[in-house]
Amino acid sequence: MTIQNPQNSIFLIDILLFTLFFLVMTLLAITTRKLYSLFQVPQCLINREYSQSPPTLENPYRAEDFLRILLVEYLPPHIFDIVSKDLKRFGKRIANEIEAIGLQAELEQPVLVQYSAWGERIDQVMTSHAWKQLKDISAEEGLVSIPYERTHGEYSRIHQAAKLHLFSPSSGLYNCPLAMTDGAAKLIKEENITSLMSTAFLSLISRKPTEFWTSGQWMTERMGGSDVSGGTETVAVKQIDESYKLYGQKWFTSAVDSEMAFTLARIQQPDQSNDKQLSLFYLETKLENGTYNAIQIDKLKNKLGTRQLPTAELTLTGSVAQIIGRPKRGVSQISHMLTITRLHNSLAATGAMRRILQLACDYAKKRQAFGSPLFKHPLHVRTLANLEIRTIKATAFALDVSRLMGLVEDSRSSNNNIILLRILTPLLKMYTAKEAVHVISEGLECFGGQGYIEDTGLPRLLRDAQVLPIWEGTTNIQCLDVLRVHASTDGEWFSVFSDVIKQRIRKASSAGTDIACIAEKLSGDLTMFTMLMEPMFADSVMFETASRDIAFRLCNLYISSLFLEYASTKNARRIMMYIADQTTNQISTTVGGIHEYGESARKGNLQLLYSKDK
Ligand code: UCC
Repeated sequence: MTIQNPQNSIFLIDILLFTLFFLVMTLLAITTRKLYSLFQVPQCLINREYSQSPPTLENPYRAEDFLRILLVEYLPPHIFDIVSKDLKRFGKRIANEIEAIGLQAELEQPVLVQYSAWGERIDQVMTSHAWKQLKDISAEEGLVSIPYERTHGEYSRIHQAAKLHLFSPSSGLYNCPLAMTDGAAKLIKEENITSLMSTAFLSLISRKPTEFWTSGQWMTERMGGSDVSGGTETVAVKQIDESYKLYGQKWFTSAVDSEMAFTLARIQQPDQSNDKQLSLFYLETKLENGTYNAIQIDKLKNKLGTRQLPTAELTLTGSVAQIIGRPKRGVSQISHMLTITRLHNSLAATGAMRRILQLACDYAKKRQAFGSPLFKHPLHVRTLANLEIRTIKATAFALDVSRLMGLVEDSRSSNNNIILLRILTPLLKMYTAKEAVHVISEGLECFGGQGYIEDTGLPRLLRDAQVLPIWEGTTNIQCLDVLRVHASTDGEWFSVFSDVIKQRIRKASSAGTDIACIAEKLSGDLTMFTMLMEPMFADSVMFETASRDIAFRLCNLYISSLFLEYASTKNARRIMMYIADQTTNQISTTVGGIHEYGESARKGNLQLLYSKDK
């Protein structure tokens, strides 16, 4: 058939073209969709509903079995009942109220306003409402007053220590002013400063928020961080009325919003020379009219952590101050404060270790990985268990030193207890601070990437822990303090220390075969350590070089004996024996001999670090 009508053929071509166009478009659509779908994540793989259950903070006292076990160990039953009731209530308050306030304090950090809008120098440190609330809570809870009220006699320090341990990680760093406040109250009491007993002292230990004062401890200067005696430049000029005016710069004044402070200065003599030794001074930060006591706040420190805490550099431009006790005895006098703040430092450490662990254990129940919750994975559980043991050991050590402090504060205490407390305080501070940094760092790792995320509130724990080995004297300063104790007691500290361990070994030797076996091992370790110490006692440079190893070894010996003692009691728990055994097994290798600390080893250290000729 031929096509006669050209109109018809055009129509046919149209239809063919249209069909072709339709087919091409359909093919294109199908191909594009296929291609598109290749890059598209299938809907079924995205679970937009999923969010990870976060770790939750429950009543920290109820959650910490071991603290209760220790308190049963240390407190007579009727005191345990009262203290435990208070801690249960306080723990609930921490979880329900204080934790949120502490976090708020971190979010609203202090600000220094140096000038008013009209150019007047005002140096106002603006702190948050949360920070002020934490001050009120501290007063109400008796966090400073408990050991001075002495309701439970020699056990009052343990009561306070348990509260501080629970409070610290939620305290928004208010534990720092509390440490210094307790230290100041202790100083006033121990030095029997009658002029302050009926004034400042009562404010420092008040439970009434409107009357409660905190205290600063202004020791550090630009040249005197660790070497306070060598680097203090502040000068005290005597006035006609027997008061002094202080001139100088203080470089690290934590809690600069405190009402008072103890500080050190060199008295200027009539011939304009300054004393070689330091004297101790008391000053109030504000005058009666509410203005500063000739104090200029130069700067708030920009710190790695502890940012809630206003730490300042300040200049004293003739601040009115009162001398405390005899001149030139300042360092020795302020050591009362140091002893207390070092104890607080260790409770901040144990509290933070416990906090990260509680959260990590809770998280391990909520977080699924590789098909089951983390707590079903044996390696993860072993990691947590190791952290638990380290935390238990540090907490036991801190509570034991708190017990000793309470005992020494009791007038019936023996001289041996005083010596023991003197040597254990720097050891405890050093040990717990180092352990805290390690445990908290590991603890963060238990949360994976979330442990590194600021919104979780977890990284703060690590940042704040890093200050603990530095504040109140670095690790090496604590180690050198062992040498100071050695010199000041003519070596007697070592027999006091060894006798305590031997007593515990004796007690354990008759308490059952397994325990006797650990006791024997510990006895062997003590004998070996005593032999290693002999050349140190004869060579002070070698003693200094070895002092860090010695200090850690002393801690391990002491902690081991402590758990041996717990394990020797009638109804001892298995965990006590396990830790006694584990610690005793760990202690044999930490102190070396002449090859490690002698002259050629010291030369070798210098060469390694500073010589091109390795
Ligand atoms: O960091 C600071 C801010 C405060 C924050 C507080 C919050 C903490 C809580 C945190 C919770 C979160 S304030 C500054 C921190 N700086 C230090 O800690 C200083 C580090 N340096 C030292 O520790 C040094 O060892 C000194 C300054 C204490 C001692 O130096 P010296 O002058 O070389 O010491 P001497 O000459 O050996 O001792 C002088 C006297 C002696 O007594 P006498 O004269 O009777 O023979 C020593 O026995 O002081 C006595 N003494 C002590 N007594 C020295 N240290 C002690 C001590 N620890 N206990 C008893």
